[in-house]
Amino acid sequence: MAKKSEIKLLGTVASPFVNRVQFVLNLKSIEYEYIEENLTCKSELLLTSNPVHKKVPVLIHANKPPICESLIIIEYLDEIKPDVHRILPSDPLERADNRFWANYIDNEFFPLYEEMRVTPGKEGKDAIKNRIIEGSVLLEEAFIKFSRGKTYFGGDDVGYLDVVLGCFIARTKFTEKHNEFKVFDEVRTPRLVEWVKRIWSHEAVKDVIPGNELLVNFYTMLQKYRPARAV
Ligand SMILES: N[C@@H](CCC(=O)N[C@@H](CS)C(=O)NCC(=O)O)C(=O)O
Repeated sequence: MAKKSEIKLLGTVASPFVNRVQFVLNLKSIEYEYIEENLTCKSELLLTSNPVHKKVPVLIHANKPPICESLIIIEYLDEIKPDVHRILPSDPLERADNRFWANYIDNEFFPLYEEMRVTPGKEGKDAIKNRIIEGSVLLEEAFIKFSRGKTYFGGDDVGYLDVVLGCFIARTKFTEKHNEFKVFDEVRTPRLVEWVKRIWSHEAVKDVIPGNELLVNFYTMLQKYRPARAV
């Protein structure tokens, strides 16, 4: 088990991938030292810790080799502290299914938000909106399957997919506001609408989710460094 500040987390406050790791550190009551990165001027520590992707989050545990990629980090935390708030199910088949959906969320669903931001014109944006809506229905079905009539993907309490999708709630609300549509709505995805409210107010999550001001700053930074594509 980690002692105080044996764990260092390199991150940036508006990153959902960093927030994801913070959720799990909170769920497991693991103390850590948080080191804020400036992604427009990356530190030597970040560049040497994650030389392949040069991205946050990076977790450094007791001066051992750094661990990169948020999903790998949260699974590592689950393995070093399995006795407190297990996030992955113990059944291998269920674990595989959880990983499948995490992969879908990270590599297919969430990237559509960024695609929406950089795509110019109403027609292009509408096509992406439709793909987000199709994805939301798949996620509602996944929620019904995993939650088995309970509150979270993980059942009675937050599990792996709650953490994986939960970290995108702030960005979801932001995307909804800026594009005037609902990603999750009462008719199409009623269970996820309820789930969003519960996750949003969960103790382990609420101090970590970035507020609107932070997101606006992050969005402005993105618009500057990765502007929308030309029409
Ligand atoms: N697949 C990575 C994604 C991490 C990621 O995209 N991090 C962003 C911040 S949200 C980053 O560090 N970007 C810096 C860059 O693209 O140069 C993970 O799950 O950790």
